[in-house]
Amino acid sequence: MKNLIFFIMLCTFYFNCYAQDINDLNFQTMQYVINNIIIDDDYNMPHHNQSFSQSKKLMKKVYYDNQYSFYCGCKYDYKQIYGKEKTVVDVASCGYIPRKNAERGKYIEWEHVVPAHAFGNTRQCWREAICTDSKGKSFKGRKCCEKVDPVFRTMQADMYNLQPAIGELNADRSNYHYGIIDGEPREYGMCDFEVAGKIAEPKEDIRGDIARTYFYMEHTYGVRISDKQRKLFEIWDKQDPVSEWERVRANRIEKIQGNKNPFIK
Ligand SMILES: [Ca+2]
Ligand SMILES: [Ca+2]
Repeated sequence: MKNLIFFIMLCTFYFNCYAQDINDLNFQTMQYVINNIIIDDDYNMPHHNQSFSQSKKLMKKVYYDNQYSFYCGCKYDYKQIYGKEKTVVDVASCGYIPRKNAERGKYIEWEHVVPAHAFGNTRQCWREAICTDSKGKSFKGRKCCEKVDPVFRTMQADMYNLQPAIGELNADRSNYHYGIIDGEPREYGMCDFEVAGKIAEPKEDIRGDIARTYFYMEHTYGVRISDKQRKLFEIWDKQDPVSEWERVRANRIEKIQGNKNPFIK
């Protein structure tokens, strides 16, 4: 069994690397076959598949006694606003001041640590307009993948990859890589988060959490990590080892999804 899995992973790696060089149709077919073997296998994939919107709701159960935002450590809580449940940030709890977008700074959004772009862009639905809307117009990208690609939906809904982030920071981080930025500008009040030159620098005590999420997404779905990123993440993994909360969080997610993050021990 292990050999088969290794072979599949090797194939995924090979086809991801050389996608441009080989016949595109063969590539699509092979990748489809590979992905469906993985998804049908019991290999560390989430056993209980849900949608991204379901996962966001389930995260409430995971975080019920530890409602702090990921990047800024702000307390947040669920409140009814005009009959709708909103996840409201307590800005006074952490000294966060919005950089620009005060409206989005009020609420928590569920951030993909490994951005959707990073795990979506190898999918056919992301690159080719294979979807059609109600007016007959073809489209591609995230919306198309959500519609037609179960593998993408599984990755997008994976709770290990979701963290509660203030909306403005989720927006500013965009799909940028994490890294180190010279200096310590503070554009968000007391919140230790920097974005510059398409890099986002997180505070020190979440760097290991980020590294282990990338390793998990690579291990589970074959999402690629560049050599430069890997070196950085290996350092972050050591500098910020698994905390008690990270372990509790992973145990709760495992109970819901049915699979482990083997990098959290
Ligand atoms: Ca810095
Ligand atoms: Ca940590």
